[in-house]
Amino acid sequence: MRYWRLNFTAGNSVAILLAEFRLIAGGTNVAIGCPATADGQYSSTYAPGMAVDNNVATHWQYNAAYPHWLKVDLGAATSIGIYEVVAEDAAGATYSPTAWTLESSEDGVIWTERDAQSGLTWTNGEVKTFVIALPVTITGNATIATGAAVDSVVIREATTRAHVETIIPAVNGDWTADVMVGQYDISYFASGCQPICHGPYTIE
Ligand SMILES: [Ca+2]
Repeated sequence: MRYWRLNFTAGNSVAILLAEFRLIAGGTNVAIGCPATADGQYSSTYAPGMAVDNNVATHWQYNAAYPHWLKVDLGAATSIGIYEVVAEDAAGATYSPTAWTLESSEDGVIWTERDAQSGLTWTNGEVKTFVIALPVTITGNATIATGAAVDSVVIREATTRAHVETIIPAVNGDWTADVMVGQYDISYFASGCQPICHGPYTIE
């Protein structure tokens, strides 16, 4: 997934401080230097980019009550198996977030929850490492009778009916999507045709 976001839900009500947010693929922190945004910043010295500058002596800071968020754009779809959060080295024990969800997105619009943490405690400068499940890539081909691609392919969770992803196929109907292990149904939509829904498919 290209976009990664931490949604912070609990911590000190005065401020949030975070030295580093690392997204690790194949042993490398691929978040370094990537565009980072957040719900706010104390000043340019404490801008969101300070959380992805590969320097534990700098930090993102925003003096406001929760919730907060921090988002990184990796520039291209990337499979992340591990992420790390590093506390600020002088006051991180007090001002680090204690609960969050991690989400990823292909387009920055539709987000999938990848991890959730709560009740965390910190020491100054502490590094916390979290392992997340990798998605599974699924593929298909969807065309109408003329051979043209359908307009869209919609993936939903089979039990909750929750929307997972909408894909616009290639002109030949080929499509691909990254989903977590689970059960899904897949619907095909084309102008002038009745929608078709197949499934449930078990992805494991
Ligand atoms: Ca930093």
